[in-house]
Amino acid sequence: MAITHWKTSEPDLETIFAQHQQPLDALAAGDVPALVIRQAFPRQSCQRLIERLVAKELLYDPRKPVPEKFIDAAIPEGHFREGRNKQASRAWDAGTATGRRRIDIGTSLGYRGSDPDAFFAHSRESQDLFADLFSAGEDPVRILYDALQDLSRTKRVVTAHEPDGRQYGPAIIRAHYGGYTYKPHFDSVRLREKREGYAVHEFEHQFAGVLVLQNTQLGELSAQCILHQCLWQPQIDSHLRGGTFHEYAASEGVANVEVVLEPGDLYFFNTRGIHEVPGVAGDLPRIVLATFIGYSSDREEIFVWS
Ligand SMILES: O=C(O)CCC(=O)C(=O)O
Ligand SMILES: [Fe+2]
Repeated sequence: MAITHWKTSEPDLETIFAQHQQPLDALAAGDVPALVIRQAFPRQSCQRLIERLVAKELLYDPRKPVPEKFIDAAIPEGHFREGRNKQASRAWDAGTATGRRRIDIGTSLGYRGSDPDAFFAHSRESQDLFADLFSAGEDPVRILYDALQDLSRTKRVVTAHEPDGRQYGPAIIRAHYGGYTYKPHFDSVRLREKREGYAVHEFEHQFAGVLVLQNTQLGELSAQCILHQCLWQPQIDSHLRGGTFHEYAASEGVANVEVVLEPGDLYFFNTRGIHEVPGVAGDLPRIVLATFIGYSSDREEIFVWS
């Protein structure tokens, strides 16, 4: 394997700033694979939050029979909708794996954005839900937004909104059951989902900010994200769709890093970079709090949505 100097910057803001004058610009340029803040949210708080989500029947306990409503609500692997399409597209061919289920708490622009009215109505419900999901002093969304604002040094981090004030979902909680897998892909409202007409379309760069709430474990294995040192270009599409990205990366000598995270760890990465999370079918689902982030170095505001 090629020796790489492409390494995550971590474990805290102080170290990140010592390594990068403008960490978000470094992320935008692809100079650093990820900015990692370890234990941004205490592990016990992660656990308490998951217990609350199960008690509120927003998630299910995999050790019990799966309630019907979750089977209907699950998002199939790799699904998103492009432009105004009602029909879902697939970022990769997931085959016909069963039992791999993703449950979202919140509103996904990628999945729901083809119908703006329905999307903003759903986002409203998510804003209300998120407003009373967290107890005072234990708000992981606040922690994520604050960390991002600190990383930007001088910018203002706000939930994405349209000029008329309609807001997007502030963040999303995703539970991945049964070894749900993200195959190599990229995320971009501009380049992939083609969300013209949405305010988030106007940013030059898109990042993800993800806080791990629970991991899945099978023996020594846990599910972790792999970031490839490869920003999306149109000619990579055939490899992403055809499932041959690993062969392509090997033949081109593309470096990668695995970002090994524990519950409570927060990481930011550039979603134009090809990334994946191979599933691990442990007893518990991998649960994350996830956001997308719109960033332009010449804009004062940073938009966050889900
Ligand atoms: O769960 C993660 O760490 C990243 C997932 C991801 O790539 C996505 O939601 O598009
Ligand atoms: Fe992604």
